[in-house]
Amino acid sequence: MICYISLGSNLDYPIVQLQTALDAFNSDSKIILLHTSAFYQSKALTLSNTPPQNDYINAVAKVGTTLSAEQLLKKLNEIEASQGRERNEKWGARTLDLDILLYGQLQIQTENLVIPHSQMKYRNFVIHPLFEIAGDINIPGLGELKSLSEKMNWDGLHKIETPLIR
Ligand code: ROI
Repeated sequence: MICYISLGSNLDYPIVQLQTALDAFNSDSKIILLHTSAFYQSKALTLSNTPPQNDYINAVAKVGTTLSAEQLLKKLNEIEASQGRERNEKWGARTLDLDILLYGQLQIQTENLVIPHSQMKYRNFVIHPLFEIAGDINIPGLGELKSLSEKMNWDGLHKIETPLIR
């Protein structure tokens, strides 16, 4: 299945966190990394009345996988855990956040998973990187990505030059 995964980090060298996660996708025999967006710097989206957070680095990856959506979620949670993610407060700062945006053209709603990701249409740090690598896709329930991206603001978001680390 072709899947799109969002990556985000705002702690402990975010660029390295994202690069390490991308390497982890590739070293799983059931996942192949097909395409990666540029890395983007974005102002933290926070709940009101919570302390300010560092900017995030965000990106979107396109992968092919033979894992089911549930298995892929488990794998992403393992990668997050191995990179020191602690599940603390909702919407808190994080070393690594991996979300399944799309799993083929399937719409999935289980206890653990909502696909397409329920918040993606509101988030410029998801829509713009996704559009960069998947300009012509249709998002089940939401329509053409192109028209979502045309309507989406760029507030607090910009593409960065990614230094090659390692
Ligand atoms: N804000 C930005 N800019 N990028 C994220 O990836 C991100 N992830 C989160 C919350 C805390 C909602 N804010 C974010 O989980």
